[in-house]
Amino acid sequence: MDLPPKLTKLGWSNFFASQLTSDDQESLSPARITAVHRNGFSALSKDGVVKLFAKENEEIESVTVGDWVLADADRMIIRRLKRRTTLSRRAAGEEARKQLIAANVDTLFIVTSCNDDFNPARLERYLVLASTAGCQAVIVLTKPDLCDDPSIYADQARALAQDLPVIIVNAHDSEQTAQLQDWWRKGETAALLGSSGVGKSTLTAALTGIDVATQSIREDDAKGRHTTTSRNLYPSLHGGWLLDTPGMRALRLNESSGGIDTVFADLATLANHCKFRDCTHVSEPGCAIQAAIERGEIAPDRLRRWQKLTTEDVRNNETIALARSGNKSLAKVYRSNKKRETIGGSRKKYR
Ligand SMILES: Nc1nc2c(ncn2[C@@H]2O[C@H](COP(=O)(O)OP(=O)(O)O)[C@@H](O)[C@H]2O)c(=O)[nH]1
Ligand SMILES: [Mg+2]
Repeated sequence: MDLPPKLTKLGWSNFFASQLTSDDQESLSPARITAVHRNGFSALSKDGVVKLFAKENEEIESVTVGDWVLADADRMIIRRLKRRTTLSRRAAGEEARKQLIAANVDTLFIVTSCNDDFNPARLERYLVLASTAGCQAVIVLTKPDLCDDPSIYADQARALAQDLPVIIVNAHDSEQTAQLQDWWRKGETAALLGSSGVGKSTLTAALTGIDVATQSIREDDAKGRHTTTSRNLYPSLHGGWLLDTPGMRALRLNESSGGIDTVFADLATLANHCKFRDCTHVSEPGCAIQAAIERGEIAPDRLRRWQKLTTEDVRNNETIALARSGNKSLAKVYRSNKKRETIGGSRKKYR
């Protein structure tokens, strides 16, 4: 299939083109969402920047930055195309719902600074997010100029997963920020995620040449600093797309069991060798993980973090499923499952 060059530059590929019927091709135009607003969307199409709208609120909630949509002549979104990757989390606060972060992201730059922001448990959460979505994860360590020995942070980051790329960059130095370009190609999309203040917007400015401060919606925080309040997709200088995001205070996972097993593959593999199939890796005889801890091969903290993420993922999935269904009978099923798990836990199953 011949793909229009202007759309290809936006990340259009056969994967998306093949989702269009011949009717779609006649009456609808594809566009890529670059920002979500309360009353509509900013998007890019082969004709340039367009403002799009959705008929229902529900549709607005199911379309996110990076999505490809089909719009009619009145600029109404008629359909969202199937995504290649989806980044989502459980929404912050008490609300039990899934929140989309971005779609069709190829590379996830997990940004942290060489200071107190550096936290292996948090980085592992982001790695699980990337793995679940199917994105290439790259750890970006900023502010090396403000610390005595950035390699201490880099070594800790590299130990979090096999073959994990770790880049040290001073976000104010364009020669150093250019390293990030090696991790996503023309037409591909990268996203920057991490806490507030770690340098995401500074990196965006360096990689896009756009003064993000004046482009995105910003507001002054209590200390008079500027903070990014929305997610925006920008064209990068090397022909890719870059998504700047506001700082995330908490990243609560959902539907991430596959990603957890990939990031913690060392533990998941060892668990297969435990004597009991439902080993909790606490005090059971024949526990392969405890044996590895005793041999000094696995840090006890890493086991705790794995178990915490697994428990949290299961709980968040259940809470979201329950809230979605609003169904009391489902709550009953979960309660009885829990009861069965506890009973099962005391009667160990041999392999
Ligand atoms: N010295 C130094 N300052 C940095 C670096 N990266 C970011 N900053 C500063 O850190 C502050 C927060 O950066 P910003 O890009 O707004 O962070 P964001 O909240 O992640 O978007 C700004 O004052 C930047 O100039 C770096 O590598 N070195
Ligand atoms: Mg920012």
